[in-house]
Amino acid sequence: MDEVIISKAITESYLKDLLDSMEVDVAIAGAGPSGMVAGYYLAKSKVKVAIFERKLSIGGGMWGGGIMFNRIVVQSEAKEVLDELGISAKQYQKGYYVADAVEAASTLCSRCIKAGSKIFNLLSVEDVMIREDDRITGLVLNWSAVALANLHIDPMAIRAKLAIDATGHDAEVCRIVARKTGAGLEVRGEKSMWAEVGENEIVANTKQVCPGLLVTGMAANAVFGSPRMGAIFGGMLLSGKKAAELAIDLLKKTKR
Ligand code: 48H
Repeated sequence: MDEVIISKAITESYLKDLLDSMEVDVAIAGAGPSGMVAGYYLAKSKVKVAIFERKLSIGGGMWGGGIMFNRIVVQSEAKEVLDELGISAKQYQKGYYVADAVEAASTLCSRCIKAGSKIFNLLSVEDVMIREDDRITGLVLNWSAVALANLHIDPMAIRAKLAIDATGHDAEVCRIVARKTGAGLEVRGEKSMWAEVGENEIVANTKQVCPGLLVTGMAANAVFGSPRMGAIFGGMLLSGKKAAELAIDLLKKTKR
């Protein structure tokens, strides 16, 4: 065993992927359920996609399910996404399915990567790149450890034809765009829990919010001031799928 060979293998393999992901079709901020579902459907359609996740673990709020009981509930409308991904679920009552949160998060991650997405953890999106017409042209990233250690280190840039904010409740990328650019984006903030309305509105809220930036998942409800929904995940899955479909359409239009 040679420790240096081991270190070189890791470094060369990682840097090859990171360099390749510095110019992508779609860059996604956040590897929670909505970001990974978007990544899965994009990669399945041969779109070049990279996902950047701040934490060590991917899966966002899915691992813990609801109430720290590692089960998720998904409504009938989203069951097709679980089926597509091969995540098993049992009907609890008419219209409600229960799945194992650990199986759901790990299977989603595996399917997302095997479809062709690159997932980079330990990297935080701290800014965007912006050009003429307030178009977002990429994400600005830094190692999460840099922020944790409060170090003054300059970031790296990823060019993307489209970016997706999948950062959850805080809608971090949209907040940056609202604060730092003239794109006219306003983040209204999510409202108190109302599962029915939150789940219904999340798909409608999944859209392009300024040129080059889409929003998905909990971040979409935060941007448009819709309610949170508690421990139900169907909306996240359907929102991620819609974000991928919208991105594919937008990419086709930019090619013409
Ligand atoms: C890189 C970042 C950054 C950043 C955050 O919170 P998530 O699970 O988000 P969604 O929208 O896919 O799913 C929401 C769901 O988990 C949830 O919270 C529900 C259903 N709540 C209902 C309720 O009523 O409370 O994942 C977001 C991911 C996380 O892994 C973050 O670490 C990551 O994004 N992230 N990654 N750069 N700036 N900010």
